[in-house]
Amino acid sequence: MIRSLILMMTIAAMTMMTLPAGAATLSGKVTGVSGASVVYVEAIAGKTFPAPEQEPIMAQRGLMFQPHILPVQQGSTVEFLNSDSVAHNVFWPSVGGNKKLAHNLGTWPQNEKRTFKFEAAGAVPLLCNVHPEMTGYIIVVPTPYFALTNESGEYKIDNVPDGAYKVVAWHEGGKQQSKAISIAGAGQADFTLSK
Ligand SMILES: [Cu+2]
Repeated sequence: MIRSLILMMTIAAMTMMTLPAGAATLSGKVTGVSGASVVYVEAIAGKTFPAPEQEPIMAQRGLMFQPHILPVQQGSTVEFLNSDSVAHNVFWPSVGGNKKLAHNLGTWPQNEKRTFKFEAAGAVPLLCNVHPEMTGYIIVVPTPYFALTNESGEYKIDNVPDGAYKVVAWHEGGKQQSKAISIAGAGQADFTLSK
């Protein structure tokens, strides 16, 4: 009995040592819409995050943008890789609804790629002027704390700092929603989006 108690305490102590101090897991569910959403932590006062070195890839493959929805941290450079045998164009009419940030990356053939560094946060609706049926989204978020939900709307974000801040849910067919939360160790934020 005592031995098993000591063992349990040892395991608990070892588990605590491997976790970063003051980090929490945020989880929840987005409902009211069907398919994947993006959930992310809004800018945190007094905290800045260096742009990640890793370059996420938004491919054009099978006459589609793949993945359909790509969340990236603000400041990320995204690679647009054409994997099809036909030429594709990539442009976006706005970033976060701001039409001044519209941009046309051009048109390029198979196995070539172009890159773009997304400095402004917001949803970037991707289009191709060769194939009007092609749509995709890059969601540029201000923190490294984000997740793409599964098809049921469930998400989990690990290593979120303890504290109070806003969490946002985005869905391509719904109105974006933000929620103020206070979290320590573990927290939950559920959203019901309206169309
Ligand atoms: Cu195309």
